[in-house]
Amino acid sequence: DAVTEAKRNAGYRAADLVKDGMIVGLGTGSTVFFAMERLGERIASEGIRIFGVPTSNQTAMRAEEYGIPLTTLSLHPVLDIAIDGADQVTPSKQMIKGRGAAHLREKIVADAAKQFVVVIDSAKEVSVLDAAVPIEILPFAYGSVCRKLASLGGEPVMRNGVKKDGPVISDNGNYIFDCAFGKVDDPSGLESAINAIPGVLENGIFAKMTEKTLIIVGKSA
Ligand code: DER
Repeated sequence: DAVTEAKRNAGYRAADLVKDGMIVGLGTGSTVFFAMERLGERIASEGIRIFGVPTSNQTAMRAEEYGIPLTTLSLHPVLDIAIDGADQVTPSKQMIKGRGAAHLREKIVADAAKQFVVVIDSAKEVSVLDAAVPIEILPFAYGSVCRKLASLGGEPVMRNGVKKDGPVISDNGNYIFDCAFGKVDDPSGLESAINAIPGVLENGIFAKMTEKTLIIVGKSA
């Protein structure tokens, strides 16, 4: 369908920006998986030599399927490019991520990259961020953290498993809360305020790396 085609188009275009010898941050989600599919094709057909740093267990497994060799941030603390998806993106390239509960490692990898390429379909484009913000929280701290999120005007809701009773547990062993704040008129300020709460590991607002960010909006055929 048109959305799938647009995701594939965006992913393939991002993958074609990757050059032989690059170290590539690999995000999480259905759109970036198309970029990974294309990278696998390019490794096989062009013989490009790249290494990927995965942002989730799922991405690591998908990379193995596609034949993308993996490395680590300790071996490559600076990445040439990171490719990832997003849930909402504004014209100023600020975004909300985290639908896939991978935003802690995604932000680390995006921060380590010289260029951050975000692949989306047009449904993700918004004028103002207003989605619930995914927040990774240390289980020990969720009571005090939720109280402080409420004082920031948030409504935190624990993300529960679908095929698992109880909370979703991230790849890092933490809880995920989705916290609605309504329209976010100062994304950078809110990103900082949430992360300043002791017990918060990371939140899904990506508002501080717009300079190095390239947004690719996929086109359906
Ligand atoms: O969870 C994430 O941050 C993903 O990148 C998500 O924001 C995009 O996933 P999608 O490409 O499947 O829509």
